[in-house]
Formats: sequence, structure tokens, C-alpha cells
Amino acid sequence: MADSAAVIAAIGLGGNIGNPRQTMARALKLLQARDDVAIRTVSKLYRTPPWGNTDQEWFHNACALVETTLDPHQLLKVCLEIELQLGRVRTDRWGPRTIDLDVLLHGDFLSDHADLTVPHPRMTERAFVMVPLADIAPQAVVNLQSIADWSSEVDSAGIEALSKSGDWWQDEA
Ligand code: PH2
Ligand code: MG
Ligand code: MG
Repeated sequence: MADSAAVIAAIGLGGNIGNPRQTMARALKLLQARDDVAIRTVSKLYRTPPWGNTDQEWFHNACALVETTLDPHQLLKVCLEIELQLGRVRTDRWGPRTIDLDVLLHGDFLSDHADLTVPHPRMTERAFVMVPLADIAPQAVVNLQSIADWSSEVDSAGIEALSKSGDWWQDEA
């Protein structure tokens, strides 16, 4: 995409039902297939302890940088459509899910609207977001501090990389 109106956005991916690695790979491929989104960089894939409601399976988490001509609301809508397409059923707020796609950052956009809060609320406190995001955007500044610094401050106990690089999603069917 060589479009002057394109911006870089960061998307958080997670899931803990079924085959999260495959579902997250499919989500990235569905994003990549669009002509208004190009995947630029994907983090390693991580296994992370459940945060919030701790009485559920461990999650898989990753983050991706995409270049997009979609505005933040359009990108969120695309993410929600892909979640549905991949079989997500919404139940508990912090409960188990087949796939969660969150718009973490979108260029310099700031919003605290109820439907779309960017930067994603409390992302800097969550190791399952900061650790993968530090792979791909360590120097990005959120809430006046770099992702690398946030990542080194959060409690990342239990988090384990499941891949050596960010190409884990390419080989999933
Ligand atoms: N998502 C949640 C709640 N808790 N815990 C982990 N480890 N990873 C997640 O993606 C996650 C969570 C709600 O979005
Ligand atoms: Mg989420
Ligand atoms: Mg979500």
C-alpha cells in the first residue's frame, strides 16, 4: 500500500478456546487479504496466564503493526467482523474467547469514546499486550512512556514465547 493517507495501527490478538494459534493466523490472513490493510510486522506468538478472570485457560497473544487507510472506527468494525467470521461468541467481558482483535493504537489518534478508546484502555498495564508489542514497536510512546519501558515494568511472570520469530502465522492453514 503506497498511500499517503495510510497510517500505522497496532492490533492486539488473543484467544483461549479451540486452536488459538490457527484462529489468530486466520485473522491475520483475513486482514492481509484486504486491499485497505497491509500487515507490516507481527510479534512472536506468546502463551500468557489469564488476566482478570483467572479461572480460565491460558491465552495465546500476539500483536501486529498494520498499515491502513481505514479510520479507527472502520478498522474496529473490520476487526469485529473478522471475530464473528472466525466464530467468536461474546459472553463474559473477561471470559474465554476464540479470538479477540483489539485496536490498540492508530497513528496519533486519541479517543475516549465508549465505543472506541484509543490507546486501548489499560494496555500499558497488561503484560500480555506490552510484551508482544515491545517486539515490534519498542520505541512507540504511549501515555508518555515507551513500550519498551512499559514492557519492562509490567509483571510478565509466566509469559512464554511459542515462536522464535514473527512468521508463525504464515505456515498455518
Ligand atoms: N484478554 C482479556 C482478559 N484476559 N488475559 C490474557 N492473558 N490475554 C488476553 O488476551 C486477555 C486476558 C479480555 O480481552
Ligand atoms: Mg481484549
Ligand atoms: Mg476486544
